[in-house]
Parts: sequence; structure tokens; C-alpha cells
Amino acid sequence: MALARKFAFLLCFMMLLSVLGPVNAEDDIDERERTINFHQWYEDDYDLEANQTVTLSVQVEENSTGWKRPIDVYFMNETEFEKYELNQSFNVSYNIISQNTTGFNKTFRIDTEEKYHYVVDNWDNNRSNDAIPNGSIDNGEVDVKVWVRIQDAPDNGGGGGGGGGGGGGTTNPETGENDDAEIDPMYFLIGLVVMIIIVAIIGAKRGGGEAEIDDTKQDEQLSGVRIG
Ligand SMILES: [Ca+2]
Ligand SMILES: [Ca+2]
Repeated sequence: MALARKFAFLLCFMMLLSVLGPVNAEDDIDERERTINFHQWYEDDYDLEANQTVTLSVQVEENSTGWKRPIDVYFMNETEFEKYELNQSFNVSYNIISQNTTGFNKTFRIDTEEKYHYVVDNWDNNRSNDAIPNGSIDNGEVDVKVWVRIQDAPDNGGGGGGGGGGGGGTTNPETGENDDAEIDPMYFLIGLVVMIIIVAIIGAKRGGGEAEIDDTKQDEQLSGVRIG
């Protein structure tokens, strides 16, 4: 009986976490290290929603001679990416472009729900002023560290509405990594509180009967002592 109850509590707790998890998953951080070959590119695609805030960073690592070879950074939707792949002229989204660069970092907000492609290339593609690859050192390979952070809108919830006023005031470029530390304990705490409430409710229902029995026993013992 007691074991079954414990299992029930555990199940409730786990269900609660699974429900709370996605709701509170404000951040989705992705850090990758890549080697981009000579005349090659790499891309990651993300299905993004309106009002999500995205931070993209790229850092080129030094090559064997201690030099950082410039690369290009592009962010585009599916339609434009198809053109890019065919080496046709293309447009980027949200003006996210940095050509001939060794380091890039930008935070911006998504307006349109869409699949987007984050491209870092070591390829002389169909754009002027982009980096010109050179195969003379390290076979033209470039090592990069790519970092992506996706934050949900601060409040998707209905009700109240009205707000919004600030006009982008909520865009907080470079909100440190401290946010991460707040998320897990937060929903863990909520889960814990709800679990305690569930335990208390069930405990009160079950315990109610037992408490009465205990009282009676005590009364009997006490009266027994008196009689004896
Ligand atoms: Ca290029
Ligand atoms: Ca070019």
C-alpha cells in the first residue's frame, strides 16, 4: 500500500516535470565546433517562431600558422537557402550577414515563423565582398566555433495582453549565461511544491482515519491506567 502510494507520487512528479519542462524551456543553446573545408560551407537549420530571440556567434580558430582565416556568415530562410546551395544570388533574413570576418555575434528577434538556415562558409559564393578561400595553408580548412542561443518570448500567455509597449525594450543582447542557472531550479521548485501539496492532500485524507484510531487507542490506554 505504502509502496503503491510512493509510486503514485513519483509518477505524479514525473508527469509534472514532463509537462513543465517544455513550458519553461526558455533557452535552447547549441554550441558546435566545425572544420569547414576549402570551398565548403556548413549549415544548421532551426524551426523558429515569431518573437523568439536568437543569438548567433561564430569564432574562427587560429590555423597552424597562428592566423585566423576570414569566413562568411549568413542567416536565411528556406527559399533563399535553396538559391544559396545552387550558388545563385540570395538574400539574407534580418540583415544577418557578416562577410570576410573572423568573429561574429548578434542578437535579433524573429518576426516570421519559418525554418531558417544558419550558414558559415569558406566558399567564394555568389556575393561580392565575401571571403576568398585559399588552400595554401592547412589545405584551406578553417576551424570555427559556432554558438546559437534561442530564447522564447518572455510571455506567450494570453490574458491581460495590452502590454508590448516597450517596443523591443525586452531585447537584452548578451544576457549572460546566468539565465540557465535560474531555469532548472525554478521548475524543479514548482514541481516540488506541487508534489508536497499532493502528498499533503492524500496524506490528510488517509491520515485522517488513522489519527482518529490513534486517539481512541490513547484514550483507552489512559483510561486503562486510571482504572488500574
Ligand atoms: Ca562566401
Ligand atoms: Ca563571392
